Amino acid sequence: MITAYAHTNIALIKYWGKLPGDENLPATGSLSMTLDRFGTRTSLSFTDSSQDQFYLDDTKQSGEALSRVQNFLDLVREKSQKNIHCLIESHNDVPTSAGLASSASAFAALAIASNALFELDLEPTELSKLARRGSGSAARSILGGFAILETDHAEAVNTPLDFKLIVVQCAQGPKKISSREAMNRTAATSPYYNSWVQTHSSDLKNAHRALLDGDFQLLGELTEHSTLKMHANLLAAKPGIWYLEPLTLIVMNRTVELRQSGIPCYFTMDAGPHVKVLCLSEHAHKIARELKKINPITSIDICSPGPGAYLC
Ligand code: 2P0
Repeated sequence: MITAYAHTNIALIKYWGKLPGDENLPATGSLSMTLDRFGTRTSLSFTDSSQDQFYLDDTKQSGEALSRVQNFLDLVREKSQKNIHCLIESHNDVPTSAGLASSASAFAALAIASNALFELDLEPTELSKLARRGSGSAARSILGGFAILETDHAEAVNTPLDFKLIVVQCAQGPKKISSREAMNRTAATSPYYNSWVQTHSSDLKNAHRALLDGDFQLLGELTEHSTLKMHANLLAAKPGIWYLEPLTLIVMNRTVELRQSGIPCYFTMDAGPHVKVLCLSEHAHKIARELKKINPITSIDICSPGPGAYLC
């Protein structure tokens, strides 16, 4: 039996939309921070069974959750020429399907574990490509710290700055519509989708440069711009999609107020109601203390850049 762990990652410059084809290639690149908190632990072993069996948090999975894992393992079986089925046991210490990137950590852990169990011997670039086939954002969780995904795999990005990302949970429960379905609907129906794709590469290029140069203000401004542009795109889909809840907007407003009061910080939201606030390490505790005063927020985590996915 092989066990692997992967942390979630949060995109500062967002991936939203796919290229045509079945390779799960993103229509837009992305730039992310892998967190030192939240993730997925996955144990993988061979079985004599004629089907893969997948347990998530001790509950046997079926339907879409099972078929995504089976399809992923079909790729691994094809690559390795080993037609053996698996028992997959995963535990999330991140809320599942709630906009906290549980699919990123899930498929990064599964990629690392299957690489070892099926003796694929893949290098990080190939591992990142494999993880992407399971979930686009998983390609980035193979790597620690900051990662950029421009084509088909993620690469590490160094920065001179000491960042924190404060995760503010603004609601409980799984999202109402999956990222995959929402992406497809946005691409098919939003009048803003083409502009999103066309304007995206300059955001990514400028944010990459800002991260390398340690230009926190520029990186923060591009981070807020990318998330707002993504959510505007979602709102303009038919029918419209919104993941943001009233508490989300309160935290966004408070982040802007804190910034106006002289504490540099910037928000980003994903396919869920939670707000992640990007800041420098020296301001993190003060910002978290201020955000904690918002009623009824109960869960705030100050996250540092974390390690890439690993075998346990
Ligand atoms: C991201 N998100 O860059 C964007 C921003 C959510 C908002 O990638 O269909 O689960 O499995 O490739 O990676 C969430 O979508 O989508 C996501 P699939 P994924 O993090």
